[in-house]
Amino acid sequence: MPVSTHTTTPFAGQKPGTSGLRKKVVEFQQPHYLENFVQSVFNTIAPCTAKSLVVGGDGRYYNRQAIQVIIRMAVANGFSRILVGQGGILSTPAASCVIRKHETDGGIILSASHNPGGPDEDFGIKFNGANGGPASETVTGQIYQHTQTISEYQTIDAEDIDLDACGSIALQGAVIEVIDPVSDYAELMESLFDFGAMSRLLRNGEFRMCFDAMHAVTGPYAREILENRLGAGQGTVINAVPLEDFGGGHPDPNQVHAHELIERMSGEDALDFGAASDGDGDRNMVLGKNFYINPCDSLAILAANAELVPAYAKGINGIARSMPTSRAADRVASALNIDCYETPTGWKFFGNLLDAGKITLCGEESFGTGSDHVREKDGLWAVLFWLNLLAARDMNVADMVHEHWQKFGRDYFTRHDYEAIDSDSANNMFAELEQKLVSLPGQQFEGLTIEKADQFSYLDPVDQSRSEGQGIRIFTDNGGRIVYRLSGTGTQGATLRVYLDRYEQSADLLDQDPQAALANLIDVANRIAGIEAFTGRTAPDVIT
Ligand code: VG1
Ligand code: CO
Repeated sequence: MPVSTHTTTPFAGQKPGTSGLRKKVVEFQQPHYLENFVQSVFNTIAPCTAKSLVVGGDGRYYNRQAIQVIIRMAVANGFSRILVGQGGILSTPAASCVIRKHETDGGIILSASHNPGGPDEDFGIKFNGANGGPASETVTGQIYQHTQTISEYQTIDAEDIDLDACGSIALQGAVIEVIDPVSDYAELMESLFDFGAMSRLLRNGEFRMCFDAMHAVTGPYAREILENRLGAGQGTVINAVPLEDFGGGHPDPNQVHAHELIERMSGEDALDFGAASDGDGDRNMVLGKNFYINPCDSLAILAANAELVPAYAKGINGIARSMPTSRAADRVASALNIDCYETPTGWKFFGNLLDAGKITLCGEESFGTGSDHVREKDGLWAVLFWLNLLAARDMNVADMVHEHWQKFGRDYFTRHDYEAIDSDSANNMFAELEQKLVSLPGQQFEGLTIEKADQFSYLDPVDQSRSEGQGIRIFTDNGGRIVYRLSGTGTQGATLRVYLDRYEQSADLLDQDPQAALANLIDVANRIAGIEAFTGRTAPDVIT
């Protein structure tokens, strides 16, 4: 077999972040750059002989080229079966589903998620293991080590594979199967939810909904499931065709970037239910008529009502949330008498808990929600979960959320992002903040007293691995909390995320605007860290 070995030298900084390696497309286009990372993945899981692999991505610019490179390298490294989504398409949750269903040894997902796409924008790659989930911290560390010492990679000389026709292709001893990217996933969704009740709701002529695929990967999935299988009217899914540059937009489902959807969900003629997903289909934003559901509340409400969904009718084992996510889910867990785990930011930390059966549902404030049905967060799944609940409860979105707040109290939450700030300034700010931590308890700011201040670290209860430095937390005496983190997914300078939340129980104080309800906490957060002094910014770029 004509396998060729190429000599190469390491690139600095091929360190996977919160969710794989994300860089500008031009960095990935450097000779050997992609190859070095892929070979490092294969060296980590070696031997690859006779193993099977799933490959697919969110359809962004460079997706197809990267897939051809990966297929050739996988064959050269000994993989015998490679499953590829037709057109190179696989949403992140669908890739997870395919890995699990076809019992492959893992998969490579090409995506920079919510980051913009195009020749001057971002690309990304990550490895998921045989459980369908993002590689653990340990495996990620090993991949990074290989990237620092790599000296050669293997590939074969072969023509490009036709990615557009489904079917099997024999390639130098291996089989490449080009598969329908939607069908396995759609079948899984049908097995989880009450499609009968959801279909009746969508066809009743009164209930109106819109799903904004933002020209990213979920378009084909949402069309097949919502329009074809559930019978929602044609045109329910907007921006449904995946484009290499996402139509020039920012495929991040929040109130800033999903503005077309927000318009349809606002005003007198607003629709009943709206949803959007991100570049690779793992995030979700859900909206009611003139009503925004915070992702932290969404997780808590799904958990509180899970028994209405066929797949979770027997109850849920436990819940996990990322540390910066509000504590709304904790209140539901304690009412249900189940455990609630607090993990560092990033889906990879949920994998062990899900595999061990300790949790059934998990979520992050960054519009990520999921369950043990796959090992990734799942945007469309969350939308279907809400639809199932709306059908089962025969209630509108706002009433369901209000009912939840009445029962459990409300955790006001907001996140302030300062994007593309100078990296040195950001690091200096954190260094000073860390030094300050010990002296903060007892100090007063804006009438609030600091009760506790620390750095979050996590001890994985399953494999006992420890993750340090996962964000700075400050607790105030009004039930408030401030969290500071630096993003691990950006590709330009540093992105500072400041998370603020506060618990409110008084029935007449449940309907405030979160920015107003959290105003003094926001001031305290800015003052303690000296955000303006360090970054020169007077206001965040994105507020969610
Ligand atoms: C962000 C979010 C985090 C999420 C990650 C990947 O990371 O905060 O919650 O898991 O993106 O999401 P960071 O390090 O930039 O804060 V995505 O949809 O890759 O798939
Ligand atoms: Co994503």
